[in-house]
Amino acid sequence: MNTDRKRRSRVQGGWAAPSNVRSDRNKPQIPQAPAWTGKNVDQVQQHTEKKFMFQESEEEVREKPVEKVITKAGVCDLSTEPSGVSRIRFFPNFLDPTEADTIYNDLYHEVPWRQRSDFKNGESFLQPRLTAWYGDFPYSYSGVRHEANAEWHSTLKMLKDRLEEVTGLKFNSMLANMYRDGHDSVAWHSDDERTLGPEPTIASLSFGDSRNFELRKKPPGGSDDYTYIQHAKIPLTHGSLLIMEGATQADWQHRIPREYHDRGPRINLTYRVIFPE
Ligand SMILES: O=C(O)CCC(=O)C(=O)O
Repeated sequence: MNTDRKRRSRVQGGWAAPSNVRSDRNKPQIPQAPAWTGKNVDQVQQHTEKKFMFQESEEEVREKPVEKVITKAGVCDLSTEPSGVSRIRFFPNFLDPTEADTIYNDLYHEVPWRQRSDFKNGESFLQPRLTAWYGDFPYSYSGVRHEANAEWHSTLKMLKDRLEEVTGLKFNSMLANMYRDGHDSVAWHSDDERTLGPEPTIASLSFGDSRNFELRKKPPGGSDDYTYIQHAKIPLTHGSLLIMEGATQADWQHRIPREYHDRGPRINLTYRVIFPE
């Protein structure tokens, strides 16, 4: 049974047939005026008394699942499906704030940030953010191609080593995103390109102003109706680390939505293991 759906019994009202049983038998009866319609008296309908009755009825009520907000350090299994467990690990204080400040300043000034174009339905549009790619192999998504760039910036290499220590993985690439202000964003997507392998582990570091990282589960059966779908939100703060693993890319999408209040710049680094195209 679909767990998103709840079967609930609801009380419904209905007009019942006239009843002969009167509870107010002792009350004085106010005579009803005849419903005179210009017809002969014997054609005038008798006044009937109706009572409002409640009847039980079974009706399916669908409720939107409450959005899960993750702010504390720990492991969270978002879902368990035949495709696997969608697991995230969140460490809000992975780097201390002073070290995170230094890293932010280095990367802000020294990464070769560029605004690239996405291609959708044959149309090209500028991405609302800046990006840079580091990795032994090229990386393509949404019609954007980043050429291989094995010249790791020393700060990015140092962070790669730290992440390899905590995850036990060997990352060979990293996509860097720069959100210049609250108007910059990345739309709903999954990092599910074939070059990332079947269950990619992605380690994501954040610096600068905090932004909401949102997740939504893909609806069953390839539907595009997200109305009753599970959602989660993680405010990604300065110096935080988020790790997505297992079926998270197969079963969930994520995004950084545009904000409607002021936001300062934010840098995000997503370390990945990539296979040759
Ligand atoms: O900025 C973020 O935290 C998310 C970036 C992202 O979704 C991506 O690089 O695929």
